[in-house]
Amino acid sequence: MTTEDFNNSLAAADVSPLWNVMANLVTETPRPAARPHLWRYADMRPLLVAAGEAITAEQAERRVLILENPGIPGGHRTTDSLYAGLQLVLPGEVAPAHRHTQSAMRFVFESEGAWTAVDGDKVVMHPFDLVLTPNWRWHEHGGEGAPAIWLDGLDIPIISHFSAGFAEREGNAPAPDSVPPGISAARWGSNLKPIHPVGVKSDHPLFHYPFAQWRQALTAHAGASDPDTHCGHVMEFVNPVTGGAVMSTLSAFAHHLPAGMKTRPYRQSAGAVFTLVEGSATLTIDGTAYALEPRDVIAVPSWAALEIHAGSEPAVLFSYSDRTCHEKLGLWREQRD
Ligand code: 1HN
Repeated sequence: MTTEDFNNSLAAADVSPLWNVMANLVTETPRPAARPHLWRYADMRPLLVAAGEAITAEQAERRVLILENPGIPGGHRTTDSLYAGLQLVLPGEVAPAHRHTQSAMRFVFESEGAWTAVDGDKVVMHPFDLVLTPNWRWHEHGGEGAPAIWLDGLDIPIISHFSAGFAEREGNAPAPDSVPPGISAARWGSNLKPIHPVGVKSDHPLFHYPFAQWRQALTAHAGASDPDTHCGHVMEFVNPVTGGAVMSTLSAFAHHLPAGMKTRPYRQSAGAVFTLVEGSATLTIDGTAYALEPRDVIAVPSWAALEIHAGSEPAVLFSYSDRTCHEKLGLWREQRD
């Protein structure tokens, strides 16, 4: 059999030779398709405003611009395994209730009274609040006061990979005021928890992490200890019941760097999405420097070497990543140069 006949016979039998692809399948270190990429808020905001004129939240179901990684054209993803989008809800609009197996987090960029209801518990969102809508929890958003814009972080590529997507729309969704507003924070956000069943899904019970609280905790922590040389001060947002990641597939972090601090190069297997909250910061990713203004969003692919340099003010950043998946699967690694 000639080589050509052999190759053709393999293809006809729906098999392929591993030896041609093995080095690409089993790499010494991660080779993400995603590239480091920065989306500037100054460029994004006018596009969102235009989206607000092009379509209503109701028609769109969710009026979102997906942050498409240029290394994965048409992939609807921001890193290989993470999705990020920017969502606009105008005053008086409602983004209707739905639930799905994808887990989502919102990191609020602008809001003057907009709300999200999770299983009927309605919370008002303020800038830089973190709001979770975990797997299979009903959620809807409402605009109030002024246009609201937030960063949506989802595990869509992870759920697609496992072909585990299920969704329901409207139907039996609880009304946004069907439980006392803030009941979840009262039950699980005060270093207490109910010991008898309360009739709600409570595996990820706390869904609102207000900026006013996390900023104060981060500042106090930063003032009381030395920053990690490679990461600065980092605190993880946690599920109060487990002490683990905020959701089953996604981890979220608050970062603080003292003014002028420059971290050493740091790699981790988890890919991440970062945004700047306060101050100014330059992120150098695999040697390329990106200067961030508040609300700019940047993709940090798996195993990229990351250095963060704070400007003349302390820098506060927020990030989310797939780290908890790596940890649960025994995959998480880091490297400190
Ligand atoms: C979703 O449910 C929201 O609820 C936003 O705001 C973006 C992207 C894909 C799938 C579900 C939301 C989403 C999404």
